[in-house]
Amino acid sequence: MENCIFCKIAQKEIPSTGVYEDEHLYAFRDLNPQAPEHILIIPKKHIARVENLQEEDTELMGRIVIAAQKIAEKLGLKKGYRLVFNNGPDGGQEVEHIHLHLMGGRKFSWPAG
Ligand code: DGP
Repeated sequence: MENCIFCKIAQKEIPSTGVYEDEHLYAFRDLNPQAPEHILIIPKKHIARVENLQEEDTELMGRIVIAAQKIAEKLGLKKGYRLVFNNGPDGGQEVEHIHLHLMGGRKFSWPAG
């Protein structure tokens, strides 16, 4: 989608540090990391938010979680990691292209702030 920063990143129009890519997904390092390892996993297809998901996206969303598993293994996050979808303004979503945060390399507290 035009003017979507994550679409531009997925299309390599904006540079990023990629850690995983396949036909459906792209994963890259967050510009403003909140943990020693902070990766964003995005679908190449533009979907703004969770409420825009369709039944047909079920497999795609599963692929995102499986990609997180593969990346965490590659990064050696044996002690665990945090997976987060910020969704909408109250959920803290700044970029309107659905993305899974994969954060690791430190211990996280709960409840989230
Ligand atoms: P969220 O608040 O959930 O929408 O997270 C958006 C994240 O995207 C935030 O942690 C910073 C990151 N981000 C924003 N712009 C860029 C960019 O141009 N490059 C990269 N690598 N990350 C970005």
